[in-house]
Order: sequence, then structure tokens, then C-alpha cells
Amino acid sequence: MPIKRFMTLERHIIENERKYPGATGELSNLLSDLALAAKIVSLEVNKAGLVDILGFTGDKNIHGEEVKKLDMFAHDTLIKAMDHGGHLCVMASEEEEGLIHIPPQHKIGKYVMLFDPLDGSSNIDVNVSIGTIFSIYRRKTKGEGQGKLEDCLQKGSEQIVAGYVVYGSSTILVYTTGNGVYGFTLDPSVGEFILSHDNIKIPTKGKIYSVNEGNYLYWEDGLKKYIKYLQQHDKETCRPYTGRYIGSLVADFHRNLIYGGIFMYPRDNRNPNGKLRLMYECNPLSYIVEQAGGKASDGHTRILDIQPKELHQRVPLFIGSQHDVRIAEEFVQGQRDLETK
Ligand code: AHM
Ligand code: MG
Repeated sequence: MPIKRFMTLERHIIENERKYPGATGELSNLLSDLALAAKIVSLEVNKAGLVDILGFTGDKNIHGEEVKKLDMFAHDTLIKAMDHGGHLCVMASEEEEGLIHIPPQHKIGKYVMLFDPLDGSSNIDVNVSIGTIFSIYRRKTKGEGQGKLEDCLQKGSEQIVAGYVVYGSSTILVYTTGNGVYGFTLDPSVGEFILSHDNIKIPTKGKIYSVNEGNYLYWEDGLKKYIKYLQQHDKETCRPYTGRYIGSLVADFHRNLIYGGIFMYPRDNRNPNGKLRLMYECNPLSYIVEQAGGKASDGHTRILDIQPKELHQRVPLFIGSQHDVRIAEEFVQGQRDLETK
């Protein structure tokens, strides 16, 4: 059988960076460090179900070391892989309240990284896809010392790289540097991410909606109407839509990115800002969806235009195919009502 040409993540990153005159290769190195962290987390996620069988119960493993929860393991792995490359000046993680500084013995770089180390944590113990989400910005503050809060609190539109990894039936890393969206599937036999999804484009309109309908009673009227609209029969607009909700944002998002559709985590009576975090979840996925030709909004405002006020800020999220997010906005803003036939 003839061997097809293949593109590794590393080569893709380098070739992509070459397109920018004056590029130093630093971003390429940074992304390579990140890919290594993703491989380590992937390995550990794949072993998760064996923990009990191999006797790793309780708080210590066979070496007498603390057994870390997988989300803390992912958090620590990302920090360890990224804090000594000389590229970052500060980090922030969904799992840590404050800033993560670069240890004083290491060189301080010009980039800032924010991440959700293991998204979908409620699915960890039940073999359902989970993932890592990351976002990279240029530092804003002058000087060469540690990065500051101000460097982290940048609008999503300032991102220079965003990506995610889904640990699912296979492990896939999807990223953008503002020049299209590319997906690489991990080949575990050679330990390389290989280009499997070239220049991903989300369909302009989908047929899938993803939302936790258990919260229905707490929703605003506009949203209730929108969901009813999606469930109505109308041949012309391909309704009813299909409901799909995994409960792991990365996995729900990835599916909708490929097939088209809309993912929502709206505000409700109990959570006025929804549940998802602007800096670790909404911004990176919004950058990716826009690069793929889709749309992301909090129901009123483009996610990437929101000026963050705090690291762990939450925002409502409507993300996916252009057409679907636009109609959702119209309902949420009260500009559209159910058609009575
Ligand atoms: P996590 O980062 O603690 O895992 O929480 C975020 C997750 C998302 O992955 C997912 O979309 C959402 O929470 C599910 O929430 P719910 O169970 O309320 O539907
Ligand atoms: Mg999360």
C-alpha cells in the first residue's frame, strides 16, 4: 500500500511560523512543550480505569507517593512542561485561584498562557471524553520580570494561539494561530500528533443543539422559546434539531465544530453569568470557532470583545454555526418569537 504524505504537529507549527517574517521560533517551541504535556496527560487519562484494578486505591500509590486526582495531575503536568521553556512570563489555570509565576531560576519570556487542565471533570470516572483547553497571549506589561494580572486579563481578541485536546476514542489536538483551524490525531504507536483535520470549517448551519435541559425551569423566556423553536417541525429549516449533550464542553464543542450546530451554557435564575469561565473555556473556543467560520456570543456581545475583570469570571456562552448562534441571539434578545401556524 502506498504511504501517504503526513504532517506532524511539530512540522506544521514550524512551517506556519515561517510564514511570518521576523518570527523567532519561540512560539513553535512553546507549542511543542504544550504538545508534550498533552501526550503525558493523554497517557494518564487512558490508564485511569486501571487505577483500582492495579491496586492504586486510597491516597498513596505503590511507591508510597500521593495519588493525584486526574485534574490536579493535568494541572501540574502543564505547569511542569511549560514553566522552564523561557517563553512564558505568567500562567493561570482554572484549578488555581491566583497567578502561576515562573520559578525564579528560569528565564522569563514574552508570552502568557491560560488553561483549563482537564475540562469535563464530572466525566473523568466514567470513561467519557474530557479535554484540555489553552490560550496564549503576548505579555502587555513592559519589562522582563514576572507577568502580572494585567497580562492575563486581555480580551479574547488579543489571543495569538488557542487550542484544545480531547481525550476521547482517540486523542486529538486542535489549534489556531489566527490562520485557520487544524486538528492532529495522536498516533500512540509513534507518539506523534499527525494532521488529520486540515483547515477545519464549521458548517454555516447545523442540526444539533447542545444544552443542559435540566435547567429549563430556571431559564429566561427567550431561551425557552428558542429551544421550543429548535424542537418544532419545519422542513425548510431542517427542524426539529437533534439534541446532543455530553457534559464535557471540549467534547460537545469538538463534535459541533465538525458537524455544525450550537452549544449553549446560558445564564439562568440561579447563575446570572452561566457556568463557564471566560478566560479558560469561552475565549479559546470562541477564537477557534471564529477561525473556523463560526460565531460565539454571550447572547448579546461577541465573546472575544468582552473586557475581562477577573481571572475566574463566568459568562453565558452560545457558540457554533453562524446561522444557529444568530437565531439564538434573536430569541434571547426578544427580537424573535415562536411562529404560530
Ligand atoms: P469543569 O471545568 O469543572 O469540568 O466544568 C465545566 C463543564 C463543561 O465541560 C461542561 O460543558 C459543563 O461543565 C457541564 O455542566 P453541567 O453539568 O451543569 O451541564
Ligand atoms: Mg472546564
